[in-house]
Amino acid sequence: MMNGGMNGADLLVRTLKGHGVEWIATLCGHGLDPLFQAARSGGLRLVDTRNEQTAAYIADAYGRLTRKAGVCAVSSGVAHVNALAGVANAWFDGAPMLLISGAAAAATAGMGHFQDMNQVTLAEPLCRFARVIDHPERIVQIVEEALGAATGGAPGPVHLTFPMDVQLAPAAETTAVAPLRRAAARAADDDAAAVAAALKASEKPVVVAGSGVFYADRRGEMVRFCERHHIPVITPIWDRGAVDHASPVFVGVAGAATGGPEVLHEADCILMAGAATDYRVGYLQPPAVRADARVLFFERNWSLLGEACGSGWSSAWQGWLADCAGRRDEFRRQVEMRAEEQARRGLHAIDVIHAIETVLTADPLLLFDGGSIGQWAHQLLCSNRYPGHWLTCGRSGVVGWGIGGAMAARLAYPERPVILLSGDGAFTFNVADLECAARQGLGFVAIVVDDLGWGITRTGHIRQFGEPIASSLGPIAFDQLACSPGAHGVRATEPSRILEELRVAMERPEVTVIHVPVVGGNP
Ligand SMILES: Cc1ncc(C[n+]2csc(CCOP(=O)(O)OP(=O)(O)O)c2C)c(N)n1
Ligand SMILES: [Mg+2]
Repeated sequence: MMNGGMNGADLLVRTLKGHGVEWIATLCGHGLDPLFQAARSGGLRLVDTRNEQTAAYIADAYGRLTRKAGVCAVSSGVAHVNALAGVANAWFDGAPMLLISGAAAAATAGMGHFQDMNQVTLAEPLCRFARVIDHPERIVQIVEEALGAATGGAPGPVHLTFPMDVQLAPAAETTAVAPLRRAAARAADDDAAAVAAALKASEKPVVVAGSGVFYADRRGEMVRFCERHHIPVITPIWDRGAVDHASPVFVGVAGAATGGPEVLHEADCILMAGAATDYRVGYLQPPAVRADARVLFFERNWSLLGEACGSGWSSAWQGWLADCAGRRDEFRRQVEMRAEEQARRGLHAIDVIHAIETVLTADPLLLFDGGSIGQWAHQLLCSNRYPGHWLTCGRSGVVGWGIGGAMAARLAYPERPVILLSGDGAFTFNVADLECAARQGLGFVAIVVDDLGWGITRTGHIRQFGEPIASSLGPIAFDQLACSPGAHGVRATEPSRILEELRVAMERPEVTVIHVPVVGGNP
């Protein structure tokens, strides 16, 4: 507050709160003090972290879970660069988030003031909207435009640099520049009649359900349509899930490094439902798809499509669906066999997967962060479902986002169990943030599946070169590591112990780390 009146930082906080923002993930520093003071006096929660990466992953994961923009605020210079990790992740996935970065006064920008850097230019290639808030009169307009771009037709991350002099300048809502009225970004056209006609002419249709269906909030309608018409559904690995419960039509993930049930290459009609054309679907080119396959893009109007399709003509696909489901089951059986063979050498990722399967009735938020462990989780847990409340790295394929992700899941769902399934490598990127989670009441269960290495990469090295090259790691007692920053730490060295500890941990409000030493291996 300045002399009892509002300043720019107060107005920004008020504008964010007006949009339903309940917290800002942050790490303090230059250019943020007025914003912090405004958040405190305006009753906006600050969730602090020990690395701007974590703050940005919290905002990114919140956006990816809820479709609402997660907000993080960081200091200037390298702090901004650290936060770009989360922005890049949101960019890959098309997830809404807002990064606010502090800066010294706009009046001296470019003159070599403290941490002088063109933050907007750095963020721009990763953002739907990026600019400096250069005048207190325009705070409301610019913030609204940014949030509109983050959550509009094609969601994504946005950035605002908020210079110190603008934060401190007297500001009043009444004199502010009004938000602009612009046409919303148009969603892709959904031509239900054309899709219905293509489907009717096909014998082997497949729906590729990608993140777009989640972000458009159409997953229930999509699944109902496919179940009614017996159309197999696959999801590109790491996309947002669209099939919340075990469903006869879900037949697996596409594009995983460790393979998957082969169905796409045989389809004669491919409905790309909010999925991107990329490597995971073989760029939709032969041999990944038939040269004569019809490819259509459809995301939103499933009820209209249902009407256009009518009923009574799709029983022909029951055989095709049964065929695809059979391939799914056979693929899963092969994965289980590989796991059982590897598990002869000791405790294995599959023992962790079995424990998690047992507690799925509690419908936890489930997060996967890591290489081999992520593959096991996808191939075994996602064989007949791919829920929207499970979260992976996203299309970026990044590791190390999980602790921030689990904090975001707790912020988004205060009452539900949150389980982070992490590799040992992934877990250590931002492990000090366990302290921030524990101190701020953001409890979750982390299962650290420890194969003493960057497992998926190491397996590739051994296959290619006969030995690991800089891909093995030494031991860390993750159970002990957890205790110092205020979390519970336990170690499970028997399959039955994993489930016991998981059940106990899920009942606790605090952070628990379950350390599970395993023999490595890929599916
Ligand atoms: C930020 C980042 N750095 C490096 C990689 C490359 N990478 C992919 S998986 C992986 C190994 C992860 O190891 P861990 O978390 O222990 O899981 P594991 O494969 O052992 O199950 C690495 C290094 C990446 N995806 N993201
Ligand atoms: Mg590992």
